[in-house]
Amino acid sequence: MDYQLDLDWDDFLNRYWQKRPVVLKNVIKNFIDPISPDELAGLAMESEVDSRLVSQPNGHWQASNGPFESYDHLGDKGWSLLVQAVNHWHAPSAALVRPFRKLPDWRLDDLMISFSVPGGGVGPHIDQYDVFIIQGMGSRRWRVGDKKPLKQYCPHPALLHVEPFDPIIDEDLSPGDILYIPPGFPHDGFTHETALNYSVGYRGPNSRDLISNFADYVLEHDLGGEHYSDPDLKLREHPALVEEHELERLRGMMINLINQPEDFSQWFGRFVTTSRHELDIAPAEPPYRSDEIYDSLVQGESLIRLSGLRVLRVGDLCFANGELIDTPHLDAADALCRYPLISQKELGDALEDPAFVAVLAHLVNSGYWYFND
Ligand code: AKG
Repeated sequence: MDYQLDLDWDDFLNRYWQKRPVVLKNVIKNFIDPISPDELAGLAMESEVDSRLVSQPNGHWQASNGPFESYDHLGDKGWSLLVQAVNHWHAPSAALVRPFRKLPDWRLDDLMISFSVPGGGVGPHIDQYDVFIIQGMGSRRWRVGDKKPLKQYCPHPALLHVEPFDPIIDEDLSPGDILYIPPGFPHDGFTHETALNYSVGYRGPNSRDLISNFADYVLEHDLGGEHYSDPDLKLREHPALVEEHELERLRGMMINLINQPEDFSQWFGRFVTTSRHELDIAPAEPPYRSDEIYDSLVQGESLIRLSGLRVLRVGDLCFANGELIDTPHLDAADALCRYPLISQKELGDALEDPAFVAVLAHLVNSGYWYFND
């Protein structure tokens, strides 16, 4: 399915992105759900798939993580099944993320899909995500509050709720409507009619993630081995004081490491293309030889990128799933980043270089791309 959004992206970015929530009515005309509730329930039975059940039997919040063996005990009221990263496992659902490529790929986290029966929902909460909640089948009422300090509490160890808030949005969504919510705005969805909702989530890294992952890179690559030195040391009156200029020099040592553009790009490319969610990777068995890859492409076959694989360009370097695509053929590597489907045309002259075809063979044999058989 080729989903189209009837949305003025410029206007959306200027007025709403990371600023305030908005209901975008009937943005996907004649919306057709890419997945059925049964298929979603089936996915949540798989151990690699990250899923949750949230319910309120007798008015008490309950939450449990998948995989689930059965849903027979649940009844027809007051529960929701939520499945993360469905775009990694179900190609028709991944098509729903494609029209959001007006936003940078590197900011996308995943497509979460929820199935809720009347009265179901996860309760009032705050996310540190930008989320586009697409209404599929059924209808739900969404309340969104202003971004203000609110007390959070756990009604169950696996749930973090916020205290009641006054809504700035209080609307029923119908199929094809989208509710956009920036980080920090409390929200709550109440199900009127058995519903599917699709949350296209965007997540910015926090400094903690950046620093800790960069530190791992520094260790792995044996960087930053120079020791603090002070040939200009002067006599001091207070031997136990670390002086301000010494702190400055220490801070400078750390900042210098981050300030190496080459290392920074090499690290960031690996970091940002490492998926936070499991991928449906099946390495090619038996592995392809380079000449087989070459022949197939020249004979008109195409390579499809594994759904959810993160493939990004950082400056003049391209990365896939935490690995550098190690080639001087920037146009061809750029095409691997840009297009989910690749043929001889997009790869151009690079295909005539055996070293490039060997890199391609590694990507295919790793299960990152596969032939459109
Ligand atoms: C979110 O994606 O932030 C939600 O709150 C969606 C929860 C749901 O679909 O019930």
